[in-house]
Amino acid sequence: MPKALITGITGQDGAWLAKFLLDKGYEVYGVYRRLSTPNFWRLQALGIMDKLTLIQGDITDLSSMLRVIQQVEPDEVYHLAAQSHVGWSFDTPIDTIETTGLSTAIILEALRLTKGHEKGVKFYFAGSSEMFGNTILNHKGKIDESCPFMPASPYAASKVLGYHLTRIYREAYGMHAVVGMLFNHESELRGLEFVTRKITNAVAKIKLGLQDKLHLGNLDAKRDWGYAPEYVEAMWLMLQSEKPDNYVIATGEAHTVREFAQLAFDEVGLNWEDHVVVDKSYYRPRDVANLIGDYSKAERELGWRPRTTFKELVRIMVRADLERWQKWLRGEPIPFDAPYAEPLKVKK
Ligand code: NAP
Ligand code: G4F
Repeated sequence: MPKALITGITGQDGAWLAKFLLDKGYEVYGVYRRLSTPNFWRLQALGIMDKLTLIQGDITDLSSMLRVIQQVEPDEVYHLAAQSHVGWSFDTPIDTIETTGLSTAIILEALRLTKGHEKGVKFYFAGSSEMFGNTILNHKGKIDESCPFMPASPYAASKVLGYHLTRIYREAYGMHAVVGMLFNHESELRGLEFVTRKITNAVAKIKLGLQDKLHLGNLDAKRDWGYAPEYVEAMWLMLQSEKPDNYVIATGEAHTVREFAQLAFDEVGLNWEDHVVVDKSYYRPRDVANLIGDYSKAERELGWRPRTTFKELVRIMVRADLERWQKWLRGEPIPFDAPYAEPLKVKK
């Protein structure tokens, strides 16, 4: 049975990836950080808590990661843990650089020191479309692997650091190390602080009379939104490929935040304009206007392509949130604590 080690296993992608690998017959180990309150709701929601081995560790501490790697002796390492909120990275640039960028050096170094590269351990780094920022598009008007990086946030700059470190360890030590440059991917397990889930959760509550208004920032931003369970499969495919390389993973279609909101409200028969309030406090010091990916290389070399349409994605998310809040109203136990953990609006 191959062994996979996942950092960020408690996050959206970590949970979906753990499920995917368990279904493939992997022994799955997950690193999680010490928190005063455990945060396993996604793993519980997917019903996989008792199928995993969870190990406490600190991704910004080399001794901690060395211990984890020596203990697990993984065949594949998926480094997904990150401070993943672009807007928040403007408020916490140093922490973001440590958690999202420096941690990559720590894990790569822990692998090198334990001779991971000689044992053929494979490494996946969670890169991001944010690394491209407001880049120069290719001849199809999309972003592919050849487009230059123009990071527009501390988060994006940290991911560019992780990208280059991964490349350097591949070239210098022959490590099977890859970067997935994934465009936005969402699901019913998405965190509430990201715009899609913030919208679908609010739509469900508004429909059920639990909320009236939804405050949003930049409605004109365009994103290429796919369905997360399909994107974790791409991560795995990259590590199965003969030659380690970097890949763009996307749907090839972009929509504005306004379109997402409109469709989500349509789904429950409401007019979005009656509820959405533009709130400048959600604007970022700098935003990326348009992210649309060209996944041709992944399709050609990995046989990967997206399957869920934009409309289906919105429907999956709205229905899941409606179901959660309906259960909550009936007083039934729900396996999700996230609906209660809505981020409070904090004064800056
Ligand atoms: P997520 O839901 O925010 O999960 C982030 C994970 O990182 C969580 O498990 C979190 O642990 C962990 N983490 C955060 N800070 C940490 C720290 N200081 N020490 C240890 N662990 C820490 O993000 P996601 O959507 O699953 O994304 C997974 C990865 O892909 C991230 O690297 C993200 O930047 C990248 N990415 C995501 C997308 C997307 O659209 N989803 C697109 C491109 C790239 P807690 O649960 O304890 O907070
Ligand atoms: O949902 P978002 O916060 O996602 P963003 O910034 O695109 O980042 C996500 O995708 C990246 C891949 O491209 C990942 F690397 C990253 O980890 C994360 O998963 O915001 C999407 C857009 C932005 O333009 C933002 O300004 O929505 C706009 N927006 C408008 N109102 C809002 C809101 N974003 C948030 N979070 N909250 C709002 O109220």
